[in-house]
Amino acid sequence: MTEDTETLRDRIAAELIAARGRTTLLTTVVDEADLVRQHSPLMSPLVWDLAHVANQEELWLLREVGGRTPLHPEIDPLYDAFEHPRAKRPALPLLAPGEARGYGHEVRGRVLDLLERTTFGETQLTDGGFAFGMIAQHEAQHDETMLATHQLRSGLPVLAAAAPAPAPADASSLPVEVLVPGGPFTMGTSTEAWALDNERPAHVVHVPAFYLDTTPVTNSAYAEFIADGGYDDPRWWTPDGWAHRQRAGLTAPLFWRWEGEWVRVSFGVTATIIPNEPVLHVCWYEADAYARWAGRRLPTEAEWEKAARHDPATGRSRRYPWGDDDPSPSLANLGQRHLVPAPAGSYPAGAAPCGARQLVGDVWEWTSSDFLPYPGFTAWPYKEYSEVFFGPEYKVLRGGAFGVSPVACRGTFRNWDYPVRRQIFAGFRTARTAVAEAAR
Ligand code: AVJ
Ligand code: FE
Repeated sequence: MTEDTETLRDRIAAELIAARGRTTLLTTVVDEADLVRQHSPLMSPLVWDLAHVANQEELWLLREVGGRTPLHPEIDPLYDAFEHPRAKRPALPLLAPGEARGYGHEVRGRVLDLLERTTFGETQLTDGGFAFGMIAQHEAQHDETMLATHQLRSGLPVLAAAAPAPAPADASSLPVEVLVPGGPFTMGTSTEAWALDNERPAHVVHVPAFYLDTTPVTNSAYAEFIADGGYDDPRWWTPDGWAHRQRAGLTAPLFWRWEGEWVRVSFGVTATIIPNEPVLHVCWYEADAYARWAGRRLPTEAEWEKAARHDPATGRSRRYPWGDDDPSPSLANLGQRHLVPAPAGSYPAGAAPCGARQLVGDVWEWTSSDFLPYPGFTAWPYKEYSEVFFGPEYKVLRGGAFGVSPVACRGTFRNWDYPVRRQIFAGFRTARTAVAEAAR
């Protein structure tokens, strides 16, 4: 399927404009003081994200693709994520909110002009519109980061959201787990034009038969783990996990509070937890401990991707669990429409061939795997996107959450974070090896 140049241009413009619309919303619903304030040492001030997305857009599109001279080279170091850790960013001489908006507007106007003149594929960077897609995804990723900052922010609710879709009629009769038969499947991609370097190249992986939870683990299931003393029993935790649980005083997911019942704060609103909603804001150590308590384990990254993409009828890997079509509101909970995960079992139309639901959207799902390069990996177009993070200190998350834009989400998309992190929109599901089937 090849797309003509005009269609590609329109799609790029639409993605850039959509990401900017969200950025604008997330940075205009609070006042100037809240834009420059640091709401958590884990996060940048919102005004940093605002100018950082513009700076990356200038670097990659105006300078690298367009060959333009830098607009404001003196500010580059301020917005280089590797020069200054998040906790130190409020002390930098950052652009004020109005200046950051002006810079973003100045860059974007020139980018849209450049887009009109680009014929894709003169260089590897513009092949299939890659650099433009990378920048649209980058801004969308920061929109998710800014959403996490809003969740950490204390104060009144300011973000409007659509009500979650009701759970479908068959949600309570779904099997608790689905079987993914053993055998080879194609992991990663060499053909998805906007896939980032760590998703490449496509390669065959043999995955023994396993069972996977049909849906993400729910609040009520997680509350049973808590009620059963799961946080006080070192048997369920890895040594590192137990040490962290003790040091950090973990007793429940982030944003949960016991008030005679479990309540949670979501974007400034405190409410009783919804039992059948996927659990959110747990770290890898908590997910791993829950799985062990349940007599199960986290899926590996390869298992997750096989469940999400492998079509046993054709033997090929799909772009998404439901097929090759782009996400839509009836397939997955993405794009910051709802600001909560949908009830477990939602989105039957988005189910994978194995029957698992909500693999894409709702909550990021922790896997047991370290963030490592695929065989044949090459850093592209810069080492600081993926390569500098490869290693055992980061765990992989898959699937994307309600806060993720569809442009930054695919069956092959890989996210990663430290196993202690909970401010991200992360949940999980569990797995077990299918012993009898695997032996056959
Ligand atoms: C892929 C979400 C881990 O936020 O650190 C944004 C994405 N990279 N700017 C991050 C990213 C550069 C990245 N994650
Ligand atoms: Fe960034």
